[in-house]
Amino acid sequence: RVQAVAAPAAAMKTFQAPLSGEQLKEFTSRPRIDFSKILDTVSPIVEDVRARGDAAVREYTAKFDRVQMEAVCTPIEELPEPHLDAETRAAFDLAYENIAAFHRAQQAAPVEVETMPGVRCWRVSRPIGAVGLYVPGGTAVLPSSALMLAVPAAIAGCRTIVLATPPRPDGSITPEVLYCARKAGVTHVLAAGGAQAVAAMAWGTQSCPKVDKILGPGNQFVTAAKMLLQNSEAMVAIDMPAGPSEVLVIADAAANPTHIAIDLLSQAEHGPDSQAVLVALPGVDIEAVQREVQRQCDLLPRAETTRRALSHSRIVQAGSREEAAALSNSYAPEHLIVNVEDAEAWLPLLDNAGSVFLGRYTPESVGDYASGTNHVLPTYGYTRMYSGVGLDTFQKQMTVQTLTAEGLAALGPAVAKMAAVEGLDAHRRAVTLRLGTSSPDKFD
Ligand code: HSO
Ligand code: ZN
Repeated sequence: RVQAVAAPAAAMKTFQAPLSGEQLKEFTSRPRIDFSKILDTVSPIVEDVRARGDAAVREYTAKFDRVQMEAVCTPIEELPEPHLDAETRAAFDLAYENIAAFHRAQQAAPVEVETMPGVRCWRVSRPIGAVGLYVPGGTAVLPSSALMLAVPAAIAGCRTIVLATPPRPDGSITPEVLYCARKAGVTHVLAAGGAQAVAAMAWGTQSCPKVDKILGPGNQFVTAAKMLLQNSEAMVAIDMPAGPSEVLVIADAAANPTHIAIDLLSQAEHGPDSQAVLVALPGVDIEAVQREVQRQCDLLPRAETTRRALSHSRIVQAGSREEAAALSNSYAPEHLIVNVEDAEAWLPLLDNAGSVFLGRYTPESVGDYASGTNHVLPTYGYTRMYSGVGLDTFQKQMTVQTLTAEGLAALGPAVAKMAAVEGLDAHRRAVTLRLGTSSPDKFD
C-alpha cells in the first residue's frame, strides 16, 4: 500500500538585522484577512438570528455543526454534572486558583482627590451587567479559555455570564468546558458556535439573555460577527480585534535549541495561520534550531497544521540586545518569550507584547493554562494599543463628585465664566442661582 507522506517542513526564512524598510515590513506583516467576503456570509446570519431568535440558531447549528439541538441556551444549574477524572479535575482546579488569585488582585485601588477645598472627586468601578463569553470548539476544544474568561467575569461581579460554545456531535457540551464554567460561576450555557452564537448573545433570544459585552477568541466568522454587531443597533461592546495566535522568542547563545524549537512549535500547532518568530542573539546556532524545529514537528500529532504555520514563520539574527528588543517591539507579538540570561533586565526595553515570559523556565504554555495570567490577548500587532483580558475588561469606571457650599463658592465663578464663553447660560445659571449671584426671576 502506498502511504501519503507529508512533505517535510521547509526551513524557517532567515533575515539578518539590521533590516531594510522592505524587510521590516515583511518581518512585521501578518496574514491578511479579507473581511468583506466573510461579512457577506455573516451579515444575513446575524439578521436572521435577530428576527427569529432560537429557531434560527437551531437551524444554523443543524447546518454548520450537524447537530439537532432541542435547547439552545440553558441555565447552568439545569445541565448535568460533568464527570472528570481526579487528575484532570485537580489540574483545572489548580489553574482556577492561580487565575482567580491573579485577577482578584487586579481590583484597582480607589482614586479619591480633593481637587480644591470642598471639591471631592473619585472613581468607582462597577461590573458590566451581562457578558457573553465565546469558547471555540473546532479542531481543539479549549476549556482553558472558559477559565480565562469566566473567572475574571465572576470576580468582577457580572450578574449574567453566558458561555457560548459549539455542541459536540451528540449535542452535549465538552465536559471540561462545563466543569470550568460551573466552577467559575457561569450562569447560562449557549450550545452554539460561529456567527449565530455571537448574534444570539448580542440580540438576545427566547432562551438566551441579551449581553452588554462579548469576549473571547474565535474563527474569522466569530470575529466578523463581533465587529458587525459592535457597530449595529444591538448596543454591544467587544473585547478587541482578533487575529491568528502568535509568539516571538528572543534567545541568546546559551538557550537550549530544543526548548527554542518547542516554544515556536507550541504556537504553530494552534492553527495554519499561527505565527512563530525567533529573534536570535549572536551565537545562537540557527542550524541547530532549524533541525530541532523539523525533528520536534515531525513528532507531533498536529504536524500538518504546524508545518503550514511554520511555512510563513521566520528567524531574524540580531546583533545586540537593543536591536533584538527593537525588532520585538516593531513586531508587537501576542506572546513574547525572553529565553536569555538575566531576562528581567530586558523588561524596561520591551513595550509592545500581550504577555511576556521571562527566563529559561517560563514557556508560554504555563501562561496559556495555569500560572495565573490571562491568555486572551491582542494579536495582529494590536499589542501596540490594546491590553489583554483582565479584571477591568469586565468592569467600567464611574466618576463621582460632591461639593460643599464653600467648594461651590470657590469653584463656581470659574465655571460660570467658562459657561459664558461657550454661550451656555443654563449651565452658568445652574451655578450662579445656587451662589445667589443671579436672579431666579430674570435672565441676568
Ligand atoms: N496560546 C493560545 C491560548 C491557548 N493555548 C489555549 C492553549 N490553550 C492563545 O493565546
Ligand atoms: Zn497556546
